[in-house]
Parts: sequence; structure tokens; C-alpha cells
Amino acid sequence: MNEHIDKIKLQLEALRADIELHNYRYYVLDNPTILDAEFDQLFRELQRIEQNYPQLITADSPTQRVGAAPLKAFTQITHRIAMLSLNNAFDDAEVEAFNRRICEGLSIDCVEYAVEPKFDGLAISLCYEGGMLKTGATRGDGNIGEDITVNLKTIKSIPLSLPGKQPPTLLEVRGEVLMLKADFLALNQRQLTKGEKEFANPRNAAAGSLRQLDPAITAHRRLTFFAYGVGRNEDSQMPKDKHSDVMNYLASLHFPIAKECQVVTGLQALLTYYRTIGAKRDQLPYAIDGVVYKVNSLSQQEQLGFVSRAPRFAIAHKFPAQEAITQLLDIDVQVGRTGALTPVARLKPVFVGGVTVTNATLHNADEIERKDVRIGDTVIVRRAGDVIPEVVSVVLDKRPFDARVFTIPDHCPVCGAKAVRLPEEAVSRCTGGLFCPAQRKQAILHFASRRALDIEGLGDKLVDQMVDNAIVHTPADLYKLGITALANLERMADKSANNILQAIEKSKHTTLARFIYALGIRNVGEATAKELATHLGKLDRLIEANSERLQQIPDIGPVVAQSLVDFFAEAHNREVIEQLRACGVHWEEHEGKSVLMLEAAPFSGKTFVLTGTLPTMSREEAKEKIEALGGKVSGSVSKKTDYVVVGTDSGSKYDKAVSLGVRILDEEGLLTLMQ
Ligand code: D41
Repeated sequence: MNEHIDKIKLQLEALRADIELHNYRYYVLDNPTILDAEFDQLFRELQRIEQNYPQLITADSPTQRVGAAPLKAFTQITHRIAMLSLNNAFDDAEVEAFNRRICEGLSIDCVEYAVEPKFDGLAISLCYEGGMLKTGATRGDGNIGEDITVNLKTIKSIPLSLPGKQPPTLLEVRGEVLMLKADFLALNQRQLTKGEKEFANPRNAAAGSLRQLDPAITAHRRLTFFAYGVGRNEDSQMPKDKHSDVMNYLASLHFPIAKECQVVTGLQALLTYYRTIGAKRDQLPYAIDGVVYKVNSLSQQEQLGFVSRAPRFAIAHKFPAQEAITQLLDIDVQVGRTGALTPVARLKPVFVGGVTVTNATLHNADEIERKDVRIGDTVIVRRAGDVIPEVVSVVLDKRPFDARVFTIPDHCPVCGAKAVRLPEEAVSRCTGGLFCPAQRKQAILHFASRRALDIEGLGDKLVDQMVDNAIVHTPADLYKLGITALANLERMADKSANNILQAIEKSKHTTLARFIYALGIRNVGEATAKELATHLGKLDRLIEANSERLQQIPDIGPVVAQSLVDFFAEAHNREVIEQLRACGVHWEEHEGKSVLMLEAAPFSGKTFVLTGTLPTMSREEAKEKIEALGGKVSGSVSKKTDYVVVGTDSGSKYDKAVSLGVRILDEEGLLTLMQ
């Protein structure tokens, strides 16, 4: 009997190690080596055995990442070694002064620094005892934080146990928890469809997710972790020489370390690093608010010591504030594609985070009221990453006596139709529909946009003229345009008129997914349009589907389903679709996929890139086969690519796949995988 149990124990250990290794490859290295479906199978196998032998479940089992019961409150944890704060530098002169203090303190001319990005996340501490994650806590005030172990365990890039046969007796790892920009945008999209509040920025989203008493909620929010140092440790392996060695050691223990970490020497190199990272900032997958410089030698760090709560050996060089103060000159109302009336602040031009800002969104009437914004006020504006600048707050001390209260008009400022606000909505909408020139222009622009029917050269100036001169009322009218009507428009030479006509002609051949997206149905973005096209296969099925049928499709909820039903119930919309088809807009239709088939699809979530000539299949055939199994086919190789299928005469894509370590298949390999 005991022998039998011992065997099961060994089997469980191997299975857990295997699963955690795949987690590490996926979440830390961003380089998975198995299919999601294979991973799920391993995980289910582990769950099955643990169900039969619950006495063998260990705290570091991957099954224990989720499933802890909700807490009533967080308990406090005292940091035995305080978590210090960082001093800030806001310009080059302050960095120069920092470097000078260090040189003088150490009596040397040139210092070696470890430099790293400064994540805009939340500092936490992870305690491993005997190689097992025992506690995880927030930084709190630096001395006392909150025990959020159950929440931190749900973060897949945090190891539950340390690899290796002889783990350290005690190791405290410190770092930042954050949400990647892409995960943040996806979360806000989900919040929006669920009718819940959006988060203002990734940091708030990460904080809100960590503060959940129910770890099941945290588990649903994708959080990420990056280590920046160690606290307490009883670890004979711990490097004693340099901070950069400590970071490499942590990486060897499977902790995520920022790719941008470097070792540099001297003041000039610090400033160069700052500018290089600053230039890349918007392209990085995570939000950062500066860079951190740390004296690399640990003995030099010790020699320098601390001032009150911050080390003398480190400093955060912050990026310029993305906020500025200016005057609000007026409030305009813009009408969007769906008729939403958006108040926009006209500002006295102000320089924010590298660009001049003259307009900022005020979101909606409630926000104006909540922030008590009035025309003439002095306001704080913020620009975050690629998002539209927004008015954050009013400087009340500076309010002029004649500041004017603004009210959202009850009629559309463009077409004069009544504007109404539904009880469950935050915005008022123009009820003019496609009779409102503003909505019509936006609808046509959206129809022609790159990810929709992709009519090159059809920009907002041209659409303004077409609608204002009443030569185009609906997207279908684009296909009835003649050269004379076009050439009569202002600043339109014969040649450019011809180019537009050619682009319109070319757009007639499209895909069902693009066409559905192009219709501009509320709550139906590109991903939803694709989902609808794959599942239904034919436009008429979509037009005829009722809400129940639509909700059988994955990711389609009641809100999206209702938007679709409402859209196709409108006779005018069906009429425009008929005209478009009559004008020759076409796509390939198919039988669609049953919901069941796709859910269990073996390639679901996998991205393929096809390159070169395959021996028996055309690329189009291969694409169809991959998609039929739930996979995606993309045109370019990136880290996100799972497989590159190569034929003869494949060029740069093959090289890129090799350099990124993406799995490479030939046609035969693809066919095997399909079986
Ligand atoms: O990325 C960060 N936010 C970051 C924070 C970093 N890269 N390094 C840090 N190093 C320290 C010291 C030098 C004090 C160990 C930090 C922080 N501290 C820190 N984060 C929050 C408070 C302090």
C-alpha cells in the first residue's frame, strides 16, 4: 500500500514540475513548447489524481493557484527588513548631483551602475521557506504590509516553489506587480461589455485586482510580476558581489526580470539609458514612469547606506509629468458614429509629455458634474500613452468669477434631432441615426477604414465633402459614384478621382468578417465580427438569427446579441446591405461551424504563419484547414507566433522564426499536427 502511495507521490511531483515548467516557458520566457490543449490535458490529469488522493495535495501544486476561499479581511505582515522607498530625480542636473554624491562618498571618479526600467506597478514581497512560497505581502508603509498570498499565487509568472534540488532555506524576493497594457485594454473592454466601470490606467487596474478579497476575481485579471531585488535571505548561493549578479541569480530561479536591465558606467551612460528607454516607452508592453539607477557593487551600496527611508545608492529618474495646467476656453460637443454626444474641452495650448495639447475629452455629462468643470476654469490635463488627453480636475482657487456652467444640449448640435439619454447609459445620443450628417460621415469613414472594407484614400475631408454635397448618403452610394461627381469636388484632380474609384472597386471583394465589422453595429468590434463570421458562415444567417441563437456563440453575450438584433430589425439597414450586394460587394460564404466543434478545436488559441510554396497544398488551402481547426493564420512572424509553416523559397519569415525560436514545420509536420 505504502509503495503504491509513494509511486503516486512521485508521479504527482513529476506532473507538477512539468506543469510549472510549462507555465514558466509560457509566462516568463514567452516561449511555450506545447499546445494549450496539451497543457490542459496535463492539468486535468493532475486534478484527477489529486481528487483521488486529496491527502497528497501540496501548497505548491499548480492546482492551488486558484481555489482558495474568499477572505474576510487581509491580515498584516511586518517586513523584518523594511522595504525602502526610492528618491526621485526629475532632471539631468539632479542625476548629476546624485552621481557626484556617490563619487564623493566612495572617493572614486567613475561608478558602475545597474540600470532598470521603473515599473508603474505595486511593490510586493515574496517569502520562500525551504523553496516553497509561504507568504506574499504588499509593501504597505514599508514596515507593515498586507498578506495577499492567495492573490499573488494566482499570478502565473510567480513561482510557487523554487527549481533545483537544494533550494535556499529562506529567500525573500521583492518586485512589482503590474498589468500589461494589452491585458489592461482587454480588461476594460470586458468591463465595458459587462456594463461595469472602466479602470483609469494599468496601475489602478493592478491595484484593484490585488485588493480583491476573493482570489477567484484576481485569477481572472491577468497580472504580471517583475523582480527588482531581494530582502531577507539565508541562501549560500546568493551572489555577494553585484546587484546584477543577484538579478541573474533570480532569473535562474525562474523569476521574471525586465529585459531592459543593463550595467553601465558613468553619468553620461545613465542619461543615455534614460533617453533610450524614454524613446521606447510607448512601445513597451508595460507602463513605466521612469528608470532606476542602482550602484552595482553590493559592498559600495553598503558603504553608502541610507538617509531616513531611502537608500543613498539608488535613485529613480522620472519621466516628465504627463500632466499640465492650462485654461479651459470652451466646451464643444462632438457626435460620434453611434450618435454619442461627447463634450470636448478646447484648451489654451499646453505642452504635455512631449506634445502640444489643444483638446481634451470630458467623457460625458456626469464626469463634468463630478469634477465640477466650468468654462473659463484652470484645469489639469493628462496624457497617458497613446490615449486621448483628458481633463483630470479643476484648480478651484483659480476659478474666475464669471466661469460658466456647461450643460449637455438636449438636441444634436449637428442635425438638430432630439438627444436622449437612456437610464442605463452614461452618454446622451443623437436620435437622428443615419439622417444625422455627423453620424453618416462617421459611419462611412468606419465602413472605408483599413480594418473594414479598406478603401484607400477615402479620408475625413473627402467624406465631409461627399456628405455635405449630398452625393453620398450611405456606404452603398460609394459604389454608385461616377468620375464626374467626384471630379466636381473641391481640390479633386482627375487622377485622384480615378484612384479613389479604383480603390472603391477593389474593396468590393472582401470577407464576411470585414463586412460585418464595416457595418458599424454597436458593440460589434473586429473580434466579434470574426467570431460571427466563423460561426455563422453566411450573412443571411446573421440577419435572421435571434438573440438566443447569437448567444450560443462564444463571447457573445446578451448586450451584443441585442445590438445585432436591433440593427437588423431596422429596415433602412437591411436596405443598405441589399444595395451593397447589388452593387457587387461580395465575399465567400461557408456552412459555418457548430459551437461545439470550435470549443474543443485543437488549434484554438494558436497562431500560424505560412511562407513559401508548399509541396501539395496552396497557402489558401492550408489556411482554411488551420482555421477549420480553430487556429489563426497571421501574415508576419512575431513572438506571439506559435508555428511557422515553411515551403520552398521562404525568405525572411523563416529567418525571423529561427531568430525568435518559433517552432518551424514543413507541410508534412503541419499535416501530422492536424491529426
Ligand atoms: O520598477 C520599480 N518600480 C522598482 C522599484 C525598481 N526597479 N527598483 C526598486 N528598487 C528599490 C530599492 C533600491 C529600494 C530596493 C524599486 C523600489 N525600491 C521600490 N518600489 C516601491 C518602493 C520602492
